[in-house]
Amino acid sequence: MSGSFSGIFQSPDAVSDPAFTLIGAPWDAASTFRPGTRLGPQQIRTMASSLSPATERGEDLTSLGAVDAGDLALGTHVENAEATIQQTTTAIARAGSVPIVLGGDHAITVPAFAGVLGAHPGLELLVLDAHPDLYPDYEGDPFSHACVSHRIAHLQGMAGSRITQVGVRASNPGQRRQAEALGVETIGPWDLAGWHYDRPGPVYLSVDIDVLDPAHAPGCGNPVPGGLTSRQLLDLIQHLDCEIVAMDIVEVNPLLDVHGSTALAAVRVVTEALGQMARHQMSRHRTSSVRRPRESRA
Ligand SMILES: [Mn+2]
Repeated sequence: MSGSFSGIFQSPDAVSDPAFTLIGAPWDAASTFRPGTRLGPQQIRTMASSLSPATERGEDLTSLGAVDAGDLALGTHVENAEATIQQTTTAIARAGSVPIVLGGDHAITVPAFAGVLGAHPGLELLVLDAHPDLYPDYEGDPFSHACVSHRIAHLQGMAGSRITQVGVRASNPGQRRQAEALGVETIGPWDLAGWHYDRPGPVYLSVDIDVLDPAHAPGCGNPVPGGLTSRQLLDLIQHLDCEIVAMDIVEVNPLLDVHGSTALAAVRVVTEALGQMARHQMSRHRTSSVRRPRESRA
């Protein structure tokens, strides 16, 4: 692996102490409808090579100290695959780096989040998704990508409500009851105007590309009409007022993404989130002399 995203991410041996570590999680055995997202990480990298290594406003992203550690070897056994993902994000986060995970279907978020939670107690989950993913099991399978937020809500150390879902528009009475029982905050696409996310704790950002309208992201397994435009999604990410300590972008399915536009949208999600994280870190450094240490704010 010799770097990717036109030079945003470099080879791991070129950077010591990376601030950001990209990994691919080529997993789609948890998909309920149309598999193919295991091909997502490579397609996202391929499409990323067509863009400049910068945010859409032109901020340089080549000096962040970011590396691409390549794709994980996940095999086909779900518990082994999840253990590999969790061990990897634990190691990255404990080393003080921000894991950026390319899916894969949404099920990869459970072990990726669990790994980061060990390094960042009080971790919040912000999910951008068309679906609530709050089934205890889906047709008997608790590892399904339809169970992601339900499983995360039940992880050890996740007591209390620290899950926010934005863009959800594929709910039903059972899923609404689950959201209420678990204290999951839900913001529909119709609620976005005036919505502001400013949690004080560390945040794991999980972007399911199907949060976008199918017109903007046709290449995903379970599209739902009435979603966000690309413009709305990028604006939302750029204006997040929180410390993102890990992120993933999931559910890009190259087999359904005829023109690569869905993978390109995923590329932009990564570059604009990197821009947000870089700006947020700089503003924290500027104000650090007047703020209390992080530990005492927890
Ligand atoms: Mn979804």
